[in-house]
Amino acid sequence: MLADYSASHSTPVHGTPFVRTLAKEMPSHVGADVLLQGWLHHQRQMKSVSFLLLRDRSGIAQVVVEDSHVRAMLGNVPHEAVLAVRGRVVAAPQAPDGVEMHDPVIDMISAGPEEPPVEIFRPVMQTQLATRLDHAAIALRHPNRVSTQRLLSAAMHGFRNTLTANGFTEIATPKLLEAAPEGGANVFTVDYFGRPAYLAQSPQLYKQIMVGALERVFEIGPAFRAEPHDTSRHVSQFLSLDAEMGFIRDHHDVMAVARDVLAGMMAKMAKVKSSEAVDIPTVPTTIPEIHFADAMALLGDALGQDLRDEPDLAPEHERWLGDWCEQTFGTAWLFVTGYPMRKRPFYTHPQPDDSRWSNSFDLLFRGLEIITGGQRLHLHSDYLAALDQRRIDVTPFAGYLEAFSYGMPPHGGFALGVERLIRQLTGAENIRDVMLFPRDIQRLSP
Ligand code: AMO
Repeated sequence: MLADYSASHSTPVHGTPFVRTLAKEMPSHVGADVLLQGWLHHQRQMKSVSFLLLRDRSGIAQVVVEDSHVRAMLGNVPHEAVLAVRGRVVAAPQAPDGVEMHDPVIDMISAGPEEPPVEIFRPVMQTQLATRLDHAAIALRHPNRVSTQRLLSAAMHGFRNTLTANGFTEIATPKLLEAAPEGGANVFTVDYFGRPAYLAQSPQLYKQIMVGALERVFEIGPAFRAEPHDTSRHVSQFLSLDAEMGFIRDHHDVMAVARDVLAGMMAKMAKVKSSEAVDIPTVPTTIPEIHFADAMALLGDALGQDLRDEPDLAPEHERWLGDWCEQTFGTAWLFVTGYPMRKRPFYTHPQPDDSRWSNSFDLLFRGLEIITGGQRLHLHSDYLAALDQRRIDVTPFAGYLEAFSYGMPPHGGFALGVERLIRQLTGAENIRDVMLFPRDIQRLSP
């Protein structure tokens, strides 16, 4: 039986006060009548029987339809219709999870007028990235995209848990700012009641200030960058997982915390049941480390180029180092330390024995930078000198500098671009493919 349920959402299916059963709970109901509710993932009409795949948050259930009248009506129902299906659970070794539903009574809760714009029933979506992003409202229903979102959620969970267990307090800082924390190049300016303001490129200034109050803080929040380049690893809004801690000896104390946080995140992600193969690697107790100058010497030799004056690693350098690390140390994780001071932001602490270099680091994962961090300046006079040297006006930084006027410990922290991490884990070609609603130079909706 197939009834139009769309006009009467509050009416229980056929007036039956059935409790909803999820697809993955079916095996424990063999022989019983249950009510499934979900989306019509796919249907296969055979000669004398139809197989419906009904998707809910737990997975996909198979429903066998033999009634010819129901089969005929179902033939016109587009993918993604929401159905309520009541029937008997039967053991069926050939079906997913070894069970299927027989003799269903089907009610339509809602359905589109036509087929959806992306075919999410296919194991891998065959559409172009732009089409998937234009129709994110539907594309995000694909089981692989659902798994990716669950991985991201587990990553945040692991980050929170590990830091909380280590005495860090979660904070939430403003995203509308008077001063650009990471320099002016890629900052979004907004009209703030007639005067300019900036969208936060990072919570950098506030997390440092809060070390003065809480010693150890972390934040999970959006960061905004006006990135003019259409690359596969940059977007204009990303999710930044930030931590900051006081009373460190140098950046190595921060790197040790970052390592533990990553291990905690991997442990949580390993528990996610994913619809596609995702290789969650172990994190070594000590992640290998190479100084920027040594990395450049290695790269220069390998590529036959003079890279001594390069201020930063290019993407192909990161990829090369990723392969080198895998071959040399057998791990996908590599710390590059000591980046040139001229390339790092004003708050960066120089390397004490050679101020060309800094007490900073990036973490490369499978050849892509996913973390930046380091030790910060902590003396007020050093900040005044650093801002002056870079010709940055101190006025908008007054509230930040106050923290250093009254005593701050040596401190440092890091930020992890979690979408980059998930991209590397899933092997997605583009960071946009692991994000819900990416923002970039072309795209402001959906
Ligand atoms: P950084 O600018 O390197 O450092 O950013 C930290 C991490 O954020 C990610 N990331 C991005 N992800 C997607 N799209 C972007 N446009 C983008 N830009 C950056 C990267 C990067 O490693 N305040 C410092 C961190 C610190 O020192 O604590 C900062 O923001 O994974």
